[in-house]
Amino acid sequence: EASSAAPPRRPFSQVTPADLDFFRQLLPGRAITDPDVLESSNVDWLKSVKGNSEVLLRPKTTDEVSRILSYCNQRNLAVSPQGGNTGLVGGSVPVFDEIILSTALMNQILTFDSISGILTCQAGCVLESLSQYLEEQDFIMPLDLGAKGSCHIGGNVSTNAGGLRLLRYGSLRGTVLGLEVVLADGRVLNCLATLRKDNTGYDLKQLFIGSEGTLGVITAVSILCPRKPKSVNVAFLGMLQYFLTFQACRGMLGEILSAFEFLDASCMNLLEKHLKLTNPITESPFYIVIETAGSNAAHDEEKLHNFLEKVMTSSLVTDGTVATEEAKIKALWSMRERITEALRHDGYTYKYDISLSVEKIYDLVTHMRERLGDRAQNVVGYGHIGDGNLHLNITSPSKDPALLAAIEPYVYEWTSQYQGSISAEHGLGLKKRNYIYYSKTPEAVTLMGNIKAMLDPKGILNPYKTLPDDIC
Ligand code: FAD
Ligand code: 2HG
Ligand code: ZN
Repeated sequence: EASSAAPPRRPFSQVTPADLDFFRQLLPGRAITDPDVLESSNVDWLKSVKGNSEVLLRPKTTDEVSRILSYCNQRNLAVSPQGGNTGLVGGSVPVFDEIILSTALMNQILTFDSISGILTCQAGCVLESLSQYLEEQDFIMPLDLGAKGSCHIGGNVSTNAGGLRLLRYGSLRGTVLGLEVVLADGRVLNCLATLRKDNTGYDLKQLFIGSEGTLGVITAVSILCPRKPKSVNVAFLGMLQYFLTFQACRGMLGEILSAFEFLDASCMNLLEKHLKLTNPITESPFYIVIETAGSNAAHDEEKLHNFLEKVMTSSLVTDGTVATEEAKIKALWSMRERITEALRHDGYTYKYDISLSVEKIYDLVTHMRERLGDRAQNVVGYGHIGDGNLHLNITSPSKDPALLAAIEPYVYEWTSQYQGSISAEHGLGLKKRNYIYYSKTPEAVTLMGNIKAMLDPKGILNPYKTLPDDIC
């Protein structure tokens, strides 16, 4: 039976005093064994998975990562790569005593070409720092997410993070142009190209995008960055149903639409209750955040105005507010970006990250509300509706096995029945690894296992994650 519980520890070696000597010599002052420091690296952002690692390594260079992995592979020591530790599926922390390999000190920008907009940087650069650096040069990162203040670009690439701008700039599979990766045995794979086009053989970097640290450690990234838009508008709208608004929005805002994000009334209640945020408009069943980004303020505002007039006169939208200045834009965005934080205050959270056709997507939330009744504290829906991606979150005062049994595998079966994905953007990590078959065929999963065995024959890289227990 599929399960998110940890499997038994695999027979890796345990860290010995001689191993610690090796790490201390290689990384003076950066091989951490202090239990207080280790505590926060052993537990995930949701505080739902806790490992027992006794050593945290903080390399600064690719060569150091290479030496660490070469040593660990020879010694059969398991390694858990870690970026900003904001992952939501228990992938970024050890399950047992795996060594934590952190990219926190690999935070150098290597090059930026202001003609092509191609940035090359080390994997541990914090997303928000990259955004700030680029904005000074009149560019932006092609991705943005609520965890930007902590997450690392290497972690983003390893999870193939989607986020709030995917609708406009596409996924990292398109914007990442090159990667440098250290393989499990320490070999350095330099695929750090800075070319828009390169069809010479297999595109190996794609294997590492979204593979959650199971195939190699990403040490550097090159990424194509868009120009900073000259004009940005944000509208926060309330409505009875969102699908027709989405259709109208796509039709009328076209190429200037840069985000179409969604939250329901239950999310709004949690923002008000736990974060003391104020609803900027009158209460509605659904709320949408629309962003436009373009090069001509008058043109963009006219388009937005026409769109708003249409959806208001046709009663698709019941109330709304628009922002053009930065502080108000930020405030409106926080109504969407801070929902995950509000949920964390609400109790134990069961998280589902579903891809489905936009039309069908909210049915799952309604369905689960009916199914769970008052067994659940809150059942909320929000997400990147413009990308067909729903975040269904269900809270209870504490971990509740009976509630979980009522949710799973029902949610996965429901999603699979409509050919959806059971993990649209967060990956599988520890928690969802065994549910992969709801979205992938046995042949595809077997091939993934073959690739893992080829690149990491001893299975030292992020064991117990991503692949199901019957494969590894
Ligand atoms: P970590 O959490 O440290 O690691 C994530 C995975 O990548 C782990 O499996 C880890 O082993 C691996 N990894 C990390 N660095 C490397 C590396 N250099 N090489 C190889 N493997 C590595 N996700 C979205 O897709 N869209 C969102 O909108 C979004 N919003 C979020 C909002 C909040 C408030 C939070 C807490 C999380 C959100 N996430 C979102 C989830 C999360 O996936 C992203 O925050 C981010 O991509 C993870 O980056 P990180 O550096 O924190 O990686
Ligand atoms: C978001 O879009 C993130 O806000 C987090 O992907 C979603 O916590 C979640 O379920
Ligand atoms: Zn998301």
